Amino acid sequence: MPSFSTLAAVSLPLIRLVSAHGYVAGITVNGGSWVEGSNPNWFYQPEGDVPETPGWQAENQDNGFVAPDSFATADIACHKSATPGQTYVEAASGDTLTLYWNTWPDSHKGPIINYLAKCSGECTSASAGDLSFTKVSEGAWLSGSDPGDWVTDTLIAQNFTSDFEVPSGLAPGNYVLRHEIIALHSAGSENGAQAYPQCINIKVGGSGSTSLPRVSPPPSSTRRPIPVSSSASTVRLTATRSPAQRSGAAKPMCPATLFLDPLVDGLDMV
Ligand SMILES: *[C@@H]1O[C@H](CO)[C@@H](O)[C@H](O)[C@H]1NC(C)=O
Ligand SMILES: [Cu+2]
Repeated sequence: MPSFSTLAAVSLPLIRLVSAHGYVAGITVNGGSWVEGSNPNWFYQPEGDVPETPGWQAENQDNGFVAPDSFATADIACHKSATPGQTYVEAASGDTLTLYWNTWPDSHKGPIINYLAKCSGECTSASAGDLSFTKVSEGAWLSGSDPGDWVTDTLIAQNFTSDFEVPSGLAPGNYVLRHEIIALHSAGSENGAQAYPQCINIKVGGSGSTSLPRVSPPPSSTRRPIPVSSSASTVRLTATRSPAQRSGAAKPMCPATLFLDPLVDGLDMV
């Protein structure tokens, strides 16, 4: 009789991720050797068979997203019910991490944002909801309209990769990188934006001395949900339309930058 783990290995190919969104499958530092990221399919592996990697795992087996009505929960930090990666990517301040998504659909245009959180102790035992993230870099709309050229198009053109530079001068320590794509193709509808956060543990070496700003997440009792009703007083993550789009029938897209700080105060759009 085959062992449980053999059965799991045999049945794995039958598990299909529903749609071709994506996840960070691997990372390189300064173009060096491949470091495995994570894979939603590992959820189906017996516990002892799951590779130990720097990538956090989450309940995103549908390859899906975190919707704005969950932005006041810990799920927006590292995806749904995330658990920490068990190793680290080793890098120094100033190094370039290349994040390899396994795929990304052309239609899912939007910003790519990188945040860092310092772990108090080991990131391998951190809780997503206790991390305080500081936005370090962002990219969004590049040119054109309807919907134009976005950083997600650059990602697709670069073999589904996006680069992240560890800030030069960053103090050594254990950090979680939250690397997030926000797909805006449905953001013209209430609760329609799609956040795809991916977390990776980084052990930063070097001799930098700059710390991230110390901001503690507010107690969960004071966090407010992102309203998704249409009353005038609510804040919505809704695309702004260019004048051309306003007059035409074009789908709303967002030629603007999103500033998200979901663990602190919801979101603003500029
Ligand atoms: C593209 O990325 C994959 C990993 O996702 C890698 O195996 C492949 O070598 C890359 N191709 C090029 C041309 O860099
Ligand atoms: Cu989709």
